[in-house]
Amino acid sequence: MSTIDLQALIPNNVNLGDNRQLQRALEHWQPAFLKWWDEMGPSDFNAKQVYLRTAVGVDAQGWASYGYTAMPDYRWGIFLADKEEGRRIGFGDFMGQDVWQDVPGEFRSTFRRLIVTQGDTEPASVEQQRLLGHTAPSLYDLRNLFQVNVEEGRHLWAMVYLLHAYFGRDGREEAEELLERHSGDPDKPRILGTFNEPMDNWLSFYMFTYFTDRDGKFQLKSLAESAFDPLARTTRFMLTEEAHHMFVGETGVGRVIRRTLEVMKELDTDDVAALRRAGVVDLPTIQKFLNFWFTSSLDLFGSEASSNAANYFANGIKGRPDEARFADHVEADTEMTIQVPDGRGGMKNETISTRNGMNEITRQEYVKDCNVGVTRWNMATKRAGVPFELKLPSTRFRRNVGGWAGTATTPEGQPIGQAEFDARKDEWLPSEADRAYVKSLMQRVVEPGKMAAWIAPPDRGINANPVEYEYVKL
Ligand code: BYC
Repeated sequence: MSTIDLQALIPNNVNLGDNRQLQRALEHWQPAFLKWWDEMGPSDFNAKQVYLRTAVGVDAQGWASYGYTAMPDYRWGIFLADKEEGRRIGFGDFMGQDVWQDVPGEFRSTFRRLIVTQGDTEPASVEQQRLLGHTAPSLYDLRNLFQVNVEEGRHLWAMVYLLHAYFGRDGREEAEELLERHSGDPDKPRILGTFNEPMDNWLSFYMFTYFTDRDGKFQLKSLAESAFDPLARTTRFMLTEEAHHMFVGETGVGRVIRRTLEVMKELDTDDVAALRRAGVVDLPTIQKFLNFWFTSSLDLFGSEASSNAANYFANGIKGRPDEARFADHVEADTEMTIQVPDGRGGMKNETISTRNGMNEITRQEYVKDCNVGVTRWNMATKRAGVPFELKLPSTRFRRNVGGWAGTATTPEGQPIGQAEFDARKDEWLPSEADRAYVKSLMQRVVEPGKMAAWIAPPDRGINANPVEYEYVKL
């Protein structure tokens, strides 16, 4: 088990104190990070005491401690999962060779690009969620938002450590730029589409933590297979923290649904106007927000056929999530089928090499995982006797990246003309009016244990505390 230096200016389990140059470089980046947090992080809550979980080790049991902290005092640190002695490359052309403790020169720019892309998403999400604290539906939710935010900040640290430790001056410059691009900035936007979407309501926050953080889970799992061992160890530990973010999303959406069902029962209606007058989010609107965030997150996997992805796999750079579960780890000459538009308003099958299809394989695993929560949400509607089922749209719907980008389809994935899509899009995606309505519900509720009227309370509190615990001292 590695030892954790918690007293250091930058808590770490990488013996940072033994490498003065690296330590100095990171200590130099730290004030820039704090300045970014102050300017772009959760607005106006920096002086408040928040009941937060902090990573203090990498042992599966007891890796975190809970307590009140002002967010700027959070111990953002560098934690890598313990080294697995004798670890071998598990896929691709170098399968069976020893993993790399350093970046091979020929793959340097590829690794740098992947680490920068991953790193860019972390502060981007904090920026997107910056204003949500002002409209939190409860103290419990406010605390969960801040927990997610500080941990995304730590995930940025994780990537910045790799850039500083393994990529020299280029890495240091990239680390600075991670604080210079901003979500939604027209001149210097974040790299990936979803992370530039505005987020002004909590339904979007729950959908984002359910769907977009789950993309994070799958991308991190793929990087956790990497032949570059420090990257694999870093991302393995990030996955430990990620689970809570998806929990916030799943239970958040579930609680919105539960509250809507209660009011539907009380009023004995499924009439959207009546439910909106009663101040809850009608189920068709929940479906539209789901459609929006799910499809946006599908784009984060890249193109169905990608020579980049083939190159990552062949060279041991990035594997498939849970690579060990696949039968063939080399996929030298294997093929798979994908569906693409046929250019005549329909679709056709196309055969590609499995290596080229790695993004699509990962996306399919992701869709399966997304369905688990949807099934749970539908159990609640079923139990309430409401004949409404939430559904994931087709992976062909509303795509902006890959073979289906620019092809209009129905949510079922049937290609249609652009005019029909434009005429019907408000049936499928949040309209201006839907967004305005959901936004109008966002009123801040801060009395311990109280919930906004559009969301049910959680089943339990955090770390065995009651729901009415004072999770944030305002
Ligand atoms: N938006 O060959 P392709 C998370 C670009 S989320 C804009 O198919 P590739 C988190 C692509 O960069 C997880 N551009 O791409 C969640 C490429 O550009 P160039 C983040 C996009 O390389 C919540 C071009 O299109 N993890 O952790 O096979 C909160 C051609 O694409 C998008 C990672 O990103 C897009 N959506 O795969 C906080 C892991 N998609 O080269 C955090 C690291 C693609 O033509 N990244 N493009 O200029 C990767 O593995 C890959 O870069 C991607 C793309 C999977 C993203």
